Amino acid sequence: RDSVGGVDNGNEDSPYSVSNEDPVVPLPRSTDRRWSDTSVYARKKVLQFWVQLPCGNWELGKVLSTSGEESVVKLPEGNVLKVMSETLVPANPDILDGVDDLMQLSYLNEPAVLYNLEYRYNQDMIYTKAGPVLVAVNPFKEVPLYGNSNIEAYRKRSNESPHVYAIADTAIREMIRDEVNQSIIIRYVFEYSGESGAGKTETAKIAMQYLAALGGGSGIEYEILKTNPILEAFGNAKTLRNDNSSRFGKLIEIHFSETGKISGAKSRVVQCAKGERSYHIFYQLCAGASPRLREKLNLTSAEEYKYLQQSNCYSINGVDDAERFQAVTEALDIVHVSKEDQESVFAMLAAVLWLGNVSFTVIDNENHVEPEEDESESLHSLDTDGLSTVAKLIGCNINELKLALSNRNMKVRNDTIIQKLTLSQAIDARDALAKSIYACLFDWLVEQINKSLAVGKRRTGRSISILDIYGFESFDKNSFEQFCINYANERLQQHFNRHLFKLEQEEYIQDGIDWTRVDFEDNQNCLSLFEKKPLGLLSLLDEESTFPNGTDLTLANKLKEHLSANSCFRGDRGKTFTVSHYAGEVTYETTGFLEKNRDLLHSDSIKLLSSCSCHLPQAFASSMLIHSEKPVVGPLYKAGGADSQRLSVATKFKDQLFQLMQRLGNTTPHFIRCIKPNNVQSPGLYEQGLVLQQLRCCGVLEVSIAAKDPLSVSVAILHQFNILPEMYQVGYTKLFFRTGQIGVLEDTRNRTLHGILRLQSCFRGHQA
Ligand code: AD9
Ligand code: MG
Repeated sequence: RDSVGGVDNGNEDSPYSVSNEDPVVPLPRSTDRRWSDTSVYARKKVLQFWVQLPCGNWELGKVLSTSGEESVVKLPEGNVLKVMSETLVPANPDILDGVDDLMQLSYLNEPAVLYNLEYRYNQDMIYTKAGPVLVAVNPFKEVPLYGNSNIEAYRKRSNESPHVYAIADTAIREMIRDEVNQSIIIRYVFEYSGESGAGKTETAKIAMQYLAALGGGSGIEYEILKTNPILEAFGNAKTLRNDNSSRFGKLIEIHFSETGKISGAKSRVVQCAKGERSYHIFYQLCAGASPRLREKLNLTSAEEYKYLQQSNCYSINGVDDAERFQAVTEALDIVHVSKEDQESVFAMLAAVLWLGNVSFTVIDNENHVEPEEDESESLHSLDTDGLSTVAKLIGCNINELKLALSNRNMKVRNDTIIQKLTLSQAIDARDALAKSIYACLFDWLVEQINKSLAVGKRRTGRSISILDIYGFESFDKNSFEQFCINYANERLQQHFNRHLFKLEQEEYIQDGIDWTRVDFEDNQNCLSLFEKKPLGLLSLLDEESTFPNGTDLTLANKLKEHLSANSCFRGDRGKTFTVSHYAGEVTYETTGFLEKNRDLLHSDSIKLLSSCSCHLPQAFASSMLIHSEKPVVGPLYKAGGADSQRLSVATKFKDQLFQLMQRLGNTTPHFIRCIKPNNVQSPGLYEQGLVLQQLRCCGVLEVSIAAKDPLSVSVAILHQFNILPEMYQVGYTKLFFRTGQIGVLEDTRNRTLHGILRLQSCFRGHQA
């Protein structure tokens, strides 16, 4: 097969040149299928059927008798059930139990897929192929599938069962054979209340492990593996759903020299701050800092910090934070972050923690000291407890810090006026500063690691990138963060679609199949809704963010005014609107959109950072300012005579995403889909309903059928129309039917066509 990246038939007239199309042929849900002639199956020795119980789960059953439209079925425990015959779904013969690839199943239906994954899962075979996609079901326990002996087995190809190692191995081989960069794209599925914890990050690490083992020898692979504990400490946090939940998306690019040795690496991150403050590193620092460091940073225990109190959870089962802290410092050593820089990093962390403890009091005219809640007063004084520590840690004047947190310099024409902040504004300013310091720190660390692992002048051949990014999110209330994340997933989905479509094209062109009459789904419409200029979600959001009088309501109205023509958009009441994503509808509330997009860190805080004597805050300040032609929504700030401006958060996110997609665009992708078998992070528990929901949303079921060769598609069509495998034989180029079967097919076709025509005439009548 030709490399996918290089395929370009370039023929405008060719039916295959439409590359936006979705290759997915929707597999009918099992309930859509009509297996009405159950007695035929019974006669033809389909011994077992899937029966859907009222709870939704599927059970294997034997048909005892069929009369009229009903069948009597016996379940394994001996229970006897009367069901409508048409709801029965044929089960595969036992010999197909636990096949490696779902495509090997004779009957490819939902219960069959579910059963096959469960069958394997129960034997710790957590990996299964679904055509070109690898499905990984999270075992939530150690499984004996990893380590050097297993790596060796996959390298020698003495073990060919589905595995991340096998995917990584294929990637390496294709990289060398085709001289094309490769990527391993690890994703999960629609996060209806969260499939977080599906195993993406672990899978990414397993893939890296294999690449490091194979590309070893230069010594740098050890450094690359050590980037994981660092990025996880600073970028992951414990959540309800996952003790080690990633709060950023990552693409790590591993470079290989022409001799196949690893020559370097680069990480690209996509961040959309979720306002979480409970990153692992804070707890690790509090638990693991040496007495000397403790004193230097004025550190106390995690329980003493307001930012860490919010989650009210200070430890993770089975995790020793102090030990992890040592591991992180060792990893920092290994990627060449100097001890001095490490101390600066820890000082920034401590500054963030102490900032959270800076409290405000309001003094009203009669000099009463009021608690924080009173927002009516604009006069307030700051207590100096945390303040002096923060000033010391970042190296600034305490009075300037105080001013930056309590005043705002406003430019009105040629004058600068000083506005006192209200209590809630001051709290926002404090939190914005803490958040920015942390975000800059994370970016700075990634940069340091990249410098250390840079390919530089070392000769490089090709690269393999591994993508681990958050999945779709849809909660009861969806805000700016979900908006960004879902947009990113929409882009990735298109990548997935286009790739599979290209694979399809190649196979169907080869077989001369007319593929033009198949309806493809495509999410281009939804992507345009986001990206179109000037009338798209992102542009309109940025535009409204630049208007001083813009509010969440004016934004919502503007979106409704301009976007309602797009079928993926629906304006709802008040501040809400709904987007039809590929994975389903998500309703967003514009509350907080403008504020989050503008990134409220005001120029006084940036100015403060640039005045600090420590080098990190200075570096942060300059990284926050950009000279750009792009639309900017942040406050203006004079630096070095020129106006420096700040990009909107959404635009920055989009830029990062585009860079990432650009990297991916030039690679041959390999896909891994992670599935979470239960919501309680527990081994051995396989919840059918939960798994099914994920399979449906991520398109694994569709891939299974769409990715088959034309022959298999033909056979799938025969399945669809209830033609039993016994009724035909498959030759090299033809299907041979038993006597009478062609007639049956013709009848079916006539009936179907007749139905469609009737439907069409109804529709026309309706329109008229
Ligand atoms: V999130 O969207 O970043 O919140 P992920 O990344 O999908 O999520 P993660 O890789 O962090 O999930 O996996 C969650 C947990 O499942 C891990 O901490 C492990 O305890 C567990 N896990 C996942 N995959 C494996 C595995 N192959 N073997 C053993 C695993 N445990
Ligand atoms: Mg993760």
